[in-house]
Amino acid sequence: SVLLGSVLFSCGNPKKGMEDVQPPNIIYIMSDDHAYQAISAYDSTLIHTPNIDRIANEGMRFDQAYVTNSICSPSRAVTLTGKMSHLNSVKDNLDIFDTTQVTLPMYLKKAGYETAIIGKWHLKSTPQGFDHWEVLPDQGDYYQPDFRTPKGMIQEEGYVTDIITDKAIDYLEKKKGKDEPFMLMVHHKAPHREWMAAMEHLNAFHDEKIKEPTTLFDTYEGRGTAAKEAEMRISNHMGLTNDNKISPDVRDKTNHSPFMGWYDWAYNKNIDRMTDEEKEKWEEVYGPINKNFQKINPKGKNLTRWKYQRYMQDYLGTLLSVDDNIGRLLDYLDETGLSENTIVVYTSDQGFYLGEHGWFDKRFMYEQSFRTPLMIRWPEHIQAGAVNKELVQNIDYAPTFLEAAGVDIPEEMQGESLLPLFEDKTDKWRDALYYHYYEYPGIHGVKRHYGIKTKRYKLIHFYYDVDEWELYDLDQDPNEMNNVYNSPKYASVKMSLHKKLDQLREEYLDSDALTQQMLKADLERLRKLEE
Ligand code: SGN
Ligand code: CA
Repeated sequence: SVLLGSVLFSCGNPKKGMEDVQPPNIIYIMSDDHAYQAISAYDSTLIHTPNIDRIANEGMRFDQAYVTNSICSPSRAVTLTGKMSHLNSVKDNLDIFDTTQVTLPMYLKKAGYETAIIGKWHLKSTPQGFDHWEVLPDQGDYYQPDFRTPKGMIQEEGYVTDIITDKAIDYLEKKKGKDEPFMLMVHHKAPHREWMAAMEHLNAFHDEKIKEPTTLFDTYEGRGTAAKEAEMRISNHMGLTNDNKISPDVRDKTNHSPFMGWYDWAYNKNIDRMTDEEKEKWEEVYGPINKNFQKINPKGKNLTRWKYQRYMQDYLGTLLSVDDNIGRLLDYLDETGLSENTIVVYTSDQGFYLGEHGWFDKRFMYEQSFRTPLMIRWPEHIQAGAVNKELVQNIDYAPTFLEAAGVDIPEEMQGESLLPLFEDKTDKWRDALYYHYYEYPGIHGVKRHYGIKTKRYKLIHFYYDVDEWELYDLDQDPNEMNNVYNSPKYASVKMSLHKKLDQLREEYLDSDALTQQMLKADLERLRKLEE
């Protein structure tokens, strides 16, 4: 094989003359819901993220990186298994990860690696295959967060992004002087809903007027039922209280409905975890915002505009801590000489809508949620400042790390190692990606769908309570406003995309029968929950 990993340390046994080549350490940093639109290495309109950008500038930035199922737990299960949702036991946030599966950290351990995970886990079952783990229970909290550990639950003082980084650095400190290579997964909670920033960044964006996306007032014409019925509009599904931090009292005084996603409990839960000092600072920042809201009491489009600004101010605020802390981790690697032989990855568990199509959240196969940031630094093997435009997906991470570690990629893993792409070998790379989303009926009301994406086109099938096909020409219509599935002009494109979709479904072992079987089981689960 010409591939880097196998040349260097095939099957964990270094080739002759390569005995002193150390397998690389791996630091996999994944934030929760971090949209590529909010990383300046991709787009500097919204925020400046100099530290995250370092990974791109000193490594490779992927501009066509996607997930297989745009939602949290499924994405994490894909990273651990290298398998798609229909084969890895977690197709939605309700499923429990089957820990009898052999996962990435287990393969690495067998090859002599130490493995650790710190931060959001969201797979319910107890982490397996990690020598060290400290994970957030469920979604975790921003202030004074709890951590699940092998010794039980502990509560830490401080802000979650800082604490996760402290724990990561502590882990690296304890590894000093040990020979085994390591894989450390650092999973941030931020910038997940309810977008609560650290005290030092609480009002960082409050004086800014943030640029609105051109599709903020999308009316969903030109598309099918799924876009119209999704419940993730900033206008009427984003909560004034939990999301936009208007106290229940002010909300009631301004006569806004307490229903439809205006969860007071989520707001109260966050406030309850603050120290007295934090509560004071909070009041200092959000008190005037509440007062002003009561005074102007925006309605209609003005309310949507106001909510968009509030949403972005808080979302971007949480990212300042992510960026600071990545800087802190990268500096630590430099100071301790670890940078040279460590693969550093920065990614998110999916993309996120920052007002495009009037939305927040994710789930759809439409671009902003399907696509995700990805950048990889590995000084000896990746040219600094490289940009890759091939179609890559989160099923590829496990095969990549295994090959880099000199471990044979197991047959059952469905992704491809990215190592050839590190060397710009793109001739045999894939020409289409497969996607399948399942969590419906469920929160945010995004209908079940599967489909494929090529560099130019996207073909999507929404099913269960609808049976609708959509086709987008991303060259002509990058914002995906016009479904051209029934346009005669696209008849032959449509035919070849259908063929490709069938082929990929077969290749990835998905099928109508399996889809129907999973749907039936989900409906049964739902029925039991409702009982
Ligand atoms: C919570 C959020 C949702 C979000 C899901 C899944 N509501 O339920 O908005 O889609 O998590 O997010 S909240 O009011 O509890 O914040 S995921 O990243 O875990 O998939
Ligand atoms: Ca997520």
